[in-house]
Amino acid sequence: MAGVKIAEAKIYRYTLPFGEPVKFADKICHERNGLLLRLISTSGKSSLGEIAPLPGFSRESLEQAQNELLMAVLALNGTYIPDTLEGIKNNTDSFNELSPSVQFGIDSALLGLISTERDKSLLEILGVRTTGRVKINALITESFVSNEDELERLQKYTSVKIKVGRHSIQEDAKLINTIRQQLSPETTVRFDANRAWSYDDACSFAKLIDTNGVEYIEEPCESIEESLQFAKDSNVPLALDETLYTEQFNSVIDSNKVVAVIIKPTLYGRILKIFDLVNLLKEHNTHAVISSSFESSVGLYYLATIASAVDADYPCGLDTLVMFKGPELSSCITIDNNYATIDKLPPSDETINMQLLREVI
Ligand code: OSB
Ligand code: MG
Repeated sequence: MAGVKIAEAKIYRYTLPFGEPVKFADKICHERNGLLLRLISTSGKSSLGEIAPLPGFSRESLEQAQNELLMAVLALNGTYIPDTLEGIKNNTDSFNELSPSVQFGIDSALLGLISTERDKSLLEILGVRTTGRVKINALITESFVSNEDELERLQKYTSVKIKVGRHSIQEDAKLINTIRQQLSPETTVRFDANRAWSYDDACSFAKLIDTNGVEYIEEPCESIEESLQFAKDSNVPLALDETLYTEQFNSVIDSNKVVAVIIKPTLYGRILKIFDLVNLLKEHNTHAVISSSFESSVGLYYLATIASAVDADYPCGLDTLVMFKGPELSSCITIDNNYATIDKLPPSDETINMQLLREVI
């Protein structure tokens, strides 16, 4: 059978400290914990995929993901990865039942091994002619402190995403207006309320800000019905994030009221399924914004690859490496103001910092 034969599959654990504590859905985290799956082919080539359930967002815990991965490794050892994407899709159905973070990590490692084995970029293997350089939006979280260095950094972006809904609407609006005064008038802004508001709150917010140059607000209201009503009644376009994981998603997309959908592969799962979703969104003229769940540079490499294949010019949500301090797991992605740029080849033994990893099996 044609394909790449897996000689060995191994699992590692990492802990990466954040520069400042990060709040995930009310959980304060000082560090990020995750797993790497490392595949080695019979010809000695290697690849890595990242499995990092996000506390407060993923349904699966890290322990559960690790147990699922241990089972998957048994199935992967000694098998062939088919040569084509269709082949992978058709021959790896057994992974469809795994938790999303595990699906994403396994798909990353499988695609990565084909890429390193053939010495071809993953974009080439996916059949897309993009460069591996994608625009990103800056991310301003609730812990933002407005100082000169930060404002100077923000000025280099064409799009800035600001988290709202954790403080009063007046405070949010005041901070937004202060930040926007420092930015070029061409810089567009995105907001994310994570469903914090009622319909009336959202309307009050819209009155307090300049809605010109606002690309969208993610999930303004507690219920999707209120968010849709707000999209109709205000001139703030609507984007979805949390709704993607609910049963209402398809009918909401059919309403044609949604300008963008945030896709977090660690929460969504199989990489090839993401391309199906993006095609569905295109039919509705809805943008796909590939976004991070605070993965390390290993996961981010694949996220940037997917984002580049989807739409390299519409800024994606990959500006999260700045939240970490200390050495990086891999050197294969560079984030420099406004852009993420990936190396030709995905993370492998050649570019991984093994000292940061603890072997599980
Ligand atoms: O609410 O969009 C969110 C990251 C992890 C969990 C939730 C969210 C995020 C991000 C990613 O904001 C970064 C971005 O979208 O720019
Ligand atoms: Mg969001």
